[in-house]
Amino acid sequence: MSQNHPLNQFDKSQLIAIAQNFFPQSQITDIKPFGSGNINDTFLVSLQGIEAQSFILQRINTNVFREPKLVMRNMRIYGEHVSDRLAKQPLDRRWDVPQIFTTAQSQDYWQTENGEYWRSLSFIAGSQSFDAIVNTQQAREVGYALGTFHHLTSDLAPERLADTLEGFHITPRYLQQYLEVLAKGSIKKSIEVDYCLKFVGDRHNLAHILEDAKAAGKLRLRVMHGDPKVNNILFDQKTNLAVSVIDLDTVKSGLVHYDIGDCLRSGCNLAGEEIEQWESVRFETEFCQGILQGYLPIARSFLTDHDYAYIYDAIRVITFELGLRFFTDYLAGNVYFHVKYPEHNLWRSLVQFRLVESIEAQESVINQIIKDIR
Ligand code: ADP
Ligand code: GN1
Ligand code: MG
Repeated sequence: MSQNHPLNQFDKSQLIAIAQNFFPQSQITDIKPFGSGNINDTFLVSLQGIEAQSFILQRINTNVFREPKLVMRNMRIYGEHVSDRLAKQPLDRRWDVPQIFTTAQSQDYWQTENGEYWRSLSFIAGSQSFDAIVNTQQAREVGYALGTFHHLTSDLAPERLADTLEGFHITPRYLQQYLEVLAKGSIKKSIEVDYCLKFVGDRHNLAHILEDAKAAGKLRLRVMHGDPKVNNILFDQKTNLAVSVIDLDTVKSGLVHYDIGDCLRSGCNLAGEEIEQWESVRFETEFCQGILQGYLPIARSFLTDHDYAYIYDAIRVITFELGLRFFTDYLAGNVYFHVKYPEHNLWRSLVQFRLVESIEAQESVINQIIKDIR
C-alpha cells in the first residue's frame, strides 16, 4: 500500500480503539489500509496471540448506504443461509463465507460518537484479490465463483433481504440522475467530456433494455450480489482456485443479469478500470468464454430461455451504466466513488464507454460463445 494512500489519513490510535471493540481481549499489533475498493474504507488488522492472526475492519460508507444496520442484517441473513446450505450440501472444494464478528455488546457493528459505522469481518486466510484477470484459468474461476454464489442463494427468498441501496442498477434512474446533473450545472468542456456527452446522448435507449424485460415479465427477481467485479472475488494463493465472494453490501433482490453483466465487463477488461490510456481498452472474448465456461454449467439449472436471450444485452447495459455512473459523479463533483484526483471518474467513464464500443463490435462472437456453451 503506497505511502500516500487516502486511508493513511486515518488516525492510527483511533483505528486501534475502534478495532479493540471487536477484540477487547487481544493485543492489536498492526493496522493498515487494505484492498482497492471504491466505496468503503477497509483495513487489515493484525492480532497477537490468537490463531486467526488478522481480521478486516471496515468503515461502512454511510453516504452510499444510508441504513448500515439493514446492510448488516442482510449480510447476516445471507451468511447464515449459505453456511447452513454448505453444512447440508458441502461443495467438493474450499468455499469460505466471511464471518461477521460482533462487539462485546453483541452488535454486528460499532457506532462511533460521530455516527460512523464500523464492522469487522473474518479475513479469508491465504487468499488474494486481483484488479484484473490474468489468464483463462482464472476467468473460469471467476465464472465458477459467481455461479456458486447464485447456486447457494437460489433457495433464499429475495423478499427476506432489505433494499439497502434504492435504485441500484436500475439503469433508467442513473440516466435520469445524469440528466438532472446536466441540467443543473455549467460543464467544464474538454475533448473527453464532449466524447462522453455524445456517447450517452447516442445510447439513451440502452438504459431501458433490462428494466423493460423485467416489466414485461421476461426476467424475474432473484437474490443478486450486485457487485461481483473481479476484485470482489478471492483466490487461494496456493491453488489459484476461487474461494470466496466478498463485498456483500449490495446482496439483495435484483436481476442475476446485473451480476452476469458486471462480472463479464470487469473480467474481460484486461487493462482494468483504472487505466488512463482508455483508447486501448478492449473486451476480451477469450475471457468471456472462460467466465461463461465456469458460470453456465452451474447456472444451467436455474436459467430460463429468456435469461439466456438477455446475457449479451446485460454485458453492454451494465458497462454503459457504470460509465454513466462514473461520468455523472465526475459532473456532480465526485460525491459517490472514492477518487484520487478530480478527473479520476472522467477517465474511469471513458474506460467503460470504450469497453461498450468493443462489446458492441463483437456482438456476434459473444452471442456465439453463449450459444456454444449453453
Ligand atoms: P468496497 O465496497 O470498498 O469495495 P470491499 O468489501 O470490497 O469494499 O473490500 C475492499 C477490498 O478489501 C477487497 O477488494 C479485498 O481485496 C479486501 N477484502 C475485503 N474483505 C475481505 C475479507 N473478508 N478477506 C480478505 N480480503 C478482504
Ligand atoms: C463500486 O465497492 P466496489 O469498489 O467493489 C460500486 C460498484 C461498481 C464498482 C466499479 C456499492 O464497487 O457498483 O461497479 O465500484 N459499488 C457500489 O469499480 O456502488
Ligand atoms: Mg469491493
